[in-house]
Amino acid sequence: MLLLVGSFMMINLNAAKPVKPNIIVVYLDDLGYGDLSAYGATELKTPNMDVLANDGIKFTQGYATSATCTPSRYGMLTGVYPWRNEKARILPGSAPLIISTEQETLPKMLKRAGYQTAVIGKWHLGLGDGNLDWNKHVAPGPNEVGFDEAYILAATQDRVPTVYIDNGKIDGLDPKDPIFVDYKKNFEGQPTGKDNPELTTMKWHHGHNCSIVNGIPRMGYMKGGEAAIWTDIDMADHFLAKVKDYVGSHKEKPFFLYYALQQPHVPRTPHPRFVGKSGMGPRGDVILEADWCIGEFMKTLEKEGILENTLIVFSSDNGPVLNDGYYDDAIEKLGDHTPAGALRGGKYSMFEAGPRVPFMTYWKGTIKPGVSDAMVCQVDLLASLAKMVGAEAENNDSEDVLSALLGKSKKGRTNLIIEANGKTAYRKGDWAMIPPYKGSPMSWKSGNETAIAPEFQLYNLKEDIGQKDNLAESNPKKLKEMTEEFEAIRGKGYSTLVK
Ligand code: NG6
Ligand code: CA
Repeated sequence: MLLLVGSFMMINLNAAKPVKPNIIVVYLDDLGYGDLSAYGATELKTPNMDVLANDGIKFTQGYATSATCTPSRYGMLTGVYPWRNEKARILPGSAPLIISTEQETLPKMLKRAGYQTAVIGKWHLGLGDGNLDWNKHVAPGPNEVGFDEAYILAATQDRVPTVYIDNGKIDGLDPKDPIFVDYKKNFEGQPTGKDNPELTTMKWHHGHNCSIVNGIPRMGYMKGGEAAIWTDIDMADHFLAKVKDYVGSHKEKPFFLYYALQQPHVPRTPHPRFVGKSGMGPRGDVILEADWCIGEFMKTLEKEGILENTLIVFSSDNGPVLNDGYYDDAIEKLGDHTPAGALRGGKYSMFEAGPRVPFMTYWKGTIKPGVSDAMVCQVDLLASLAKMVGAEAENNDSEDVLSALLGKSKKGRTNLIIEANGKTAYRKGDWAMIPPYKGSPMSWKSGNETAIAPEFQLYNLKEDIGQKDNLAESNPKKLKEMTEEFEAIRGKGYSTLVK
């Protein structure tokens, strides 16, 4: 009898009947593969992220499509590789929206399946159509590409405008004090980080020397909008309050929430509650802050009674970076912490630490805890979640890896093209191939390796996770196979290849 019950349940589980749990994507900004204790960090404790990893599935080969922000977010939300859209590069805060309003997106697909949809947190996919007046309705934006609700920071915390945008309207803007944004020239009489270091509380290292807001010099110039300007140290609490409110008021019907935290991207501005807590300076402190936010959010899901009906996908948009534009002790106080774990490179890199990121799925009572080495990518969420909810999705590069995401199979995608600053490389099975490119082997400003080299690189990641041993010359057969497959997907036109 017991056996019968057991096998009956098995059949049911495998019967791929559509299910529509709430879906939450918790997305960190620049969090590295080695930044969580569940992924091996010993100097930093992330107990709440660890719950997702240890009580859900911890993927050891989970990828963003890119080693920088905008392209990764583009890939995740559209199911299309970012290198197919030449505008999918790190954007200034004044850039127009790079997702076409005609295009398929993850939230649009879920809306068709009956979901309510929301984004709360960092956007960085552009806003407007190129002619934006920030004082009017800011559109097109997230609301026009599938999100019913959108409470966002436009680009990054280090870029103007430093205001929140609530469904296309700058939150708290006083019409008598309009806001102006320009990335080319300053507004007359406005101090800058470059000319007025005495007004800054954080010292810029590279680039970030335009308008000063809350003592922090930023990228881009901004004037006005005083009442709407955010408080940096409250940003984490602010977004947390919004996501808690959202689930409380939308729990009666299935919802999709994209919770895009701003940590540990620069400027790192932990709330005073977290200052000094990591012993690692602001970068460590904001990781602890993000971890706390996730813990609080989980408590809310539990309190609202929806934890067992919610699939949580946790990941990061790209790998880690220490100096990304400010002197903030990230290097000096790092100690023995290894933000990239055993991987080589980091943000901006085609080496593994650029696109390979923490990636977990958690669904209390449904997903059986485990570790999976299936290769999965954020671009796959579109096809996989469409499969789960029983919706049709217009797919391009997105593959259905639902079974792997739910822990029913260890089979992920077979290959993947990753991107860093417009250059692409190939992953397949145990292998990574990086074609030759012109350019610098170092992203000098951040100090991270780019993986750019004038010759082919081929690594066996199973034997050489740190990508130290280039096998391109000693294994021409594998190199040829990898290069041919890469070119078949990527096309021969990938621009900066050494001729
Ligand atoms: C880079 C900035 C860096 C950071 C990054 C965006 C320079 C030299 N560097 O261009 O400071 O703002 O863009 O990070 O300006 S991301 O995670 O949103 O891609
Ligand atoms: Ca990022």
